[in-house]
Amino acid sequence: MEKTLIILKPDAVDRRLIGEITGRFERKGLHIVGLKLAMIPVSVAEKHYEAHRAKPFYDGLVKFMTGAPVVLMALEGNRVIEIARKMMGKTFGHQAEPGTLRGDYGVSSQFNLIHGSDSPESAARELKLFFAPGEILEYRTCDARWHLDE
Ligand code: 3AN
Repeated sequence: MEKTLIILKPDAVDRRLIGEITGRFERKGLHIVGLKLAMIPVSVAEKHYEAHRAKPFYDGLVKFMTGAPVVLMALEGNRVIEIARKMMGKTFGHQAEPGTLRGDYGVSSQFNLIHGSDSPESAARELKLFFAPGEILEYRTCDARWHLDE
């Protein structure tokens, strides 16, 4: 079973969209196995975004991500990485399709509400960065049989 890291960025928290976004993932049938409100330390944000270090938006991105609380979420499900990315929509709110989270709730390039790991390798790396051992739980909800195709 795949796991992915989702971050509800400071703009999502500040705009009181935690419930709205989390609810969409729940209703889709994805399984929340880790969840916390946190401030991201600068060193962790720098590691998380190290692939973008040379980009012109890097400094602003790290400042944005570390300046106010975020929600860190570990989601589990079959093909959860691909599903969550589809639900998020394209990177910029003004390009994201209606029906996606970024398409429905934002227009900005800089402030795009949500992060989701883009591959199994990134997911493994990012989950380790934001969740300590024991913070990601193993449990079943009673509706699991409708979602797991076992
Ligand atoms: P995604 O989050 O859709 O995977 P990436 O990996 O291309 O997008 O970019 C990582 C993050 O960097 C984005 N979520 C966004 O916050 C920021 N970012 C990307 N491109 C820009 C840009 N041109 N201006 C400002 N921020 C950007």
